[in-house]
Amino acid sequence: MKMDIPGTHPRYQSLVTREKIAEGIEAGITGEIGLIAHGRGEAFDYLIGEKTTISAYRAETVAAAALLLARHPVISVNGNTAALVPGEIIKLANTTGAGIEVNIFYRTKERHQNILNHLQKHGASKLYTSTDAIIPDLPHNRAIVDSQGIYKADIVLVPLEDGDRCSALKRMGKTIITIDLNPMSRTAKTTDITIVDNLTRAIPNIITIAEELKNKTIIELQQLLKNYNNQQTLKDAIKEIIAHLNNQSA
Ligand code: PTJ
Repeated sequence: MKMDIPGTHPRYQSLVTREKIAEGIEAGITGEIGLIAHGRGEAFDYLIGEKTTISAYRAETVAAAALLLARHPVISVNGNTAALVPGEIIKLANTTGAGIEVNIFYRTKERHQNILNHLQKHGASKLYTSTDAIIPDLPHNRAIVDSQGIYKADIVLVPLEDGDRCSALKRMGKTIITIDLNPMSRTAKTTDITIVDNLTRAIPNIITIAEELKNKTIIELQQLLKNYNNQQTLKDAIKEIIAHLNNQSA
């Protein structure tokens, strides 16, 4: 599916994003269920005003600090992430020294390989490709990971996640960062750092912030983490949605 979307269209950004997901499905990168997930994301994006909120920016700042401080950070990539922000994921990995691992919920060998190829085409180098380890107590395909990647990571960034895997990774003692436009999702509530923002804004923001934070000392970065409260972030995200809706109805 290829559509010529005029840059002047009032919903240009949103239409381009939809087109990327549709192309992802055609290329065997994004799963069909990814469309449903995307639709839910769009609805929540409307509710937050299709912008990075103050609470989201704070979470993005802390996420950048956490990735820079990590001993072994890994970015987990699924079908939607690969379709929407492949180049940005690689740039974030390069900026923070993170590795990248493909981990998909609706797993087929073919789609796993298609996503790997797609990331390689975009210049990914530090890719974990083995499937030689299992996340304990997680009874689905997302449990299959690389022993040197997600399995060994101290921090995992998991955009668009399911709550089960978050809980299982946390039981392994890892710090988890997620990007999820729904501040009420199980994932949002389970995670250490929840970014309630669109993936397409969040990843570029984290890259810019990480570049700036590189000039800070370890103690300053640790202080950012120490002062962070994820429950407060989720409460603030809901307040920001209410404020936005009140504005719309005023
Ligand atoms: O590629 P796979 O097989 O790993 O499948 C990936 C999906 C996303 C289909 C799978 O993880 C899934 O079913 O996810 P859920 O449970 O539908 O959750 C998706 C969450 O991501 C929802 O809370 C959406 O609001 C949110 N979301 C969707 N698009 C975006 C988003 N959050 C941030 N940015 C987006 N662009």
